[in-house]
Order: sequence, then C-alpha cells, then structure tokens
Amino acid sequence: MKRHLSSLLLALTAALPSLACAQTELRAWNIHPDGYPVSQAMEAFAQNVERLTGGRYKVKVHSNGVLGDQPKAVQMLKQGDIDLAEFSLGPLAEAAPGTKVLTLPFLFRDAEHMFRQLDGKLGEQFVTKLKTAGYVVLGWYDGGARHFYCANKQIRQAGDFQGLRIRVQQSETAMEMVKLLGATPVALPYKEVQDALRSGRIDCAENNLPSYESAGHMGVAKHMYLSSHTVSPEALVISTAAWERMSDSDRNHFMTAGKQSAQTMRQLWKARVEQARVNAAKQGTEFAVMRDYGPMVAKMRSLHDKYFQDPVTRQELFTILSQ
Ligand code: BDP
Repeated sequence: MKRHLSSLLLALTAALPSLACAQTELRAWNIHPDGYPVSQAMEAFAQNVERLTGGRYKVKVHSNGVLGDQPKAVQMLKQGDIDLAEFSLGPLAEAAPGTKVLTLPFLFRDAEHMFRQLDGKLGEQFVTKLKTAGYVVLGWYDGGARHFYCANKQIRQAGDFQGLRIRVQQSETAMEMVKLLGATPVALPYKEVQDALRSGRIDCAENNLPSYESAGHMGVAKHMYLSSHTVSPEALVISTAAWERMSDSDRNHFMTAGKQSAQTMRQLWKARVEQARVNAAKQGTEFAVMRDYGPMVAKMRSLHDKYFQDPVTRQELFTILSQ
C-alpha cells in the first residue's frame, strides 16, 4: 500500500510542471515591420495577455506579412489558420460588408472624429457586425490619413488623376473611388507596391505617411498629394472560433489588453506620422497641399449616394457626419 502511494505521489509530481505550464499559443498576423506602431502595440498586447492570464495564453506575433498578404490573412483568420490579426478596414470590410461604410472617402475628418464614433455607441454596432462575420474586435487602431503619391507626376487637383494607374487595397470602395477620379485602380498586395512603382506597372499608390516611408514607397514615388482622402480605422481582431473556446475571465483579459494596446498604438502613431513627414521631406518628397476638397468630393457623388440610399448606412452616415 505504502509503495503504491509513493509511486502515485511520484507520478503526480512528475505531471505537475507540465500542468503548471499548460499554455495555449495563439498565432497573430501583422503586415508591418518591427518597430512600426502597430507592431509595437501588438507586442505590448502579447505581453499583457501573458501577464493577465498568468501565462496560460501566449500570443506569437508574426510580423512583416510572413504568413501571407492581407486579403489572404482575412480569410485565414476566418478559417482558423491564424487566431489574431491587425487589419485595415479596407480589406477587412470585404468580409463584413456592413462595415464598408467606414472606408468611404471623405467621411472622417481626422482620427479624433473617427474615434469619437468608434469608441462610442456607433462603434458597438460595427463590433457586432464584425463579430457576426467571424472577427471579434479587441481594439480600434489608427489607420491614419491616406494620400496619393506618384513616381513621375505631381497631382495638384482633381483633374490630374485622369488616366493614371493607381494601386489600391483590395477594397471595393477604394477601387470605386479611383475609378470616379478617372484613373484605373490596380489592387496589388502591399508588399508588391514598391516594385510596381519602380517598374512602372503602376503610376501611383495611396497610403498614410508611416507606410509610405516604412514600405519603401518613399524612395520611388516622390510626388505626394496631401489629399487625406481616406481616414479609416484598423482593428486588432481575434477569430470568433478562438473567442468561443475561452472562459469569460480570459475574454475580459483579452479585451483589457486589446483596449490598452489601441491606446498605445494611437499615441505612437501621432509621433510616427510627424517623423515620417520630416524624413520624407529630407529625402526629397515634394508635397502638394490640397487646397479645396470640393472638386474631389464632388466626383465621389455616386459612391456616397449609394450609401445614402440604404436606410441602415444612411443612419450611420448621419450619425458620423453630424458629430
Ligand atoms: C497600411 C495598413 C496596412 C495595409 C496597407 C495597404 O496599415 O494594413 O495593408 O496600408 O495599403 O497603411 O495595403
């Protein structure tokens, strides 16, 4: 009996370390390089998750888009091939069409306007739509103000877009916007844009200043039109499947870490935009300021009308525009 007990004890002690270390590792997708505000915020998120869950969860961030480009990652998350990701609403909205309204050009004036909505009641509606589509929002990140830039042409006014080939994200609203400007949209993966600008496959692209700098577009497209045509959010999301496997208290921990990481990101972002602007000017980027929004907004008429005709998006637009 004694021998029996002691061997049972031995077996239990042997099992203890592995029980204590039982850890679920989650794969997180990120397109940006190390040091970029999104990457830093995701790392902070991963650390907080590990701390708050007492090490039961570990988030491994795969940066630089090594797991695939963004439209593919949006699908991978839904299929359970990755668990978490930070997506731009452009490609993400393709999987949750009820959120496309957030990607319309000339909608949000700036980040403050955008987050006032997203952190409030309206934001909850979009969180619900994304959840139904398979994406649980843990935090709204800043997608910045996007501008057009070209390799060999300085755009100065709405009429200058005619005939240009412009890279856009895989996003219906972005493609439509470029068509309405009289140009040809070319939806290419982010990582291919620099080469496409260099080889002349496209004339222009559009993005925010930190991406323009960090993705190397700055070296090949030195004429920027400061259009701020799109100010749209990005989101840190976890798959609904992974979410449903978690206990309520772990969900709370993930939410807390997600919200904190969004605040971190938004802070880091402001400084990074300024730094990118200074660097671009030093490296010879020429900036043309958009003096009058009117002509470009007027060209967006049919796109905006489409969203005003639908009663649901009309209500959302009224809420956004009236604040
Ligand atoms: C960057 C976004 C990134 C997008 C990229 C793009 O942060 O998520 O993949 O633009 O244009 O600003 O594809």
